[in-house]
Amino acid sequence: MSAIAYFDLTGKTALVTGSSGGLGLAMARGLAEAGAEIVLNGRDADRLAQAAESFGERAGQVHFSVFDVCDEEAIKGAFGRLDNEGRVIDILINNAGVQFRRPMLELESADWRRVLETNLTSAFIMGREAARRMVARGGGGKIINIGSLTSEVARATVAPYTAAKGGIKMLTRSMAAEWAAHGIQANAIGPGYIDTEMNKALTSDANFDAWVKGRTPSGRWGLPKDLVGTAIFLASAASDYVNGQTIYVDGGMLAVL
Ligand code: GCO
Repeated sequence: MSAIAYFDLTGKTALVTGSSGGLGLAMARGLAEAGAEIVLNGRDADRLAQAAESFGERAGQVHFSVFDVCDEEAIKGAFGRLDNEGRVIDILINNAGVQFRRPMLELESADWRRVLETNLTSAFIMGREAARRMVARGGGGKIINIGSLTSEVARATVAPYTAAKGGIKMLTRSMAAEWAAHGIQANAIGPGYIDTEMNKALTSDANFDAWVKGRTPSGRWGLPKDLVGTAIFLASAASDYVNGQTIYVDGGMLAVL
């Protein structure tokens, strides 16, 4: 196999949750450029339609499915529709997530539960529905969960996000433990501080901005495109013997004090 062929996703279909913008859309675009058919997901049909149109000449490779990853019945319905369309999901990227910044002393239980549902439980349910189909058709498939720096370290005011992302790391290992025998590779990407809509409160804070740039060996915020290569790697044959790992794309932040 030629070196580049390891990364060719031609003939594969990828479902990316939370992909009407931000990291999800960037990774979806990268997988499309590597040859994959794409199923975008989000809760807003208009935003998804605009996102699909943004693929330009590759728009023919792009479909979308509107459902809330916190709604198990909606997830099952979406997979049922994909089954009926004969659309086999070879690659699942569990990207959907929310952030909610509040000190725990002031944090309401409902907000805790909402973040854990969106950022962690959804990855389990999506992963189970995808893996059931991967196993039923004889095995094989790629699951990529989106973790975070906070899969490893904590900072004040983001406890539910941190707990969920720590759970993503261990859910990923659990998926490997149970599904590797079926030829499924389940891995995670741990983004560092990426300049996205979710972090606009941070990038616009001069002190936080300076802290990220000083604390990150690369000296800059990450960009959504910085995750694309790792996503293609974990979605492709290049990672067929990689399982249960979390790869940090963080400019070196976790590597240094
Ligand atoms: C925060 C940020 C972080 C980053 C990212 C770091 O408030 O600290 O939102 O959580 O988004 O997850 O990996």
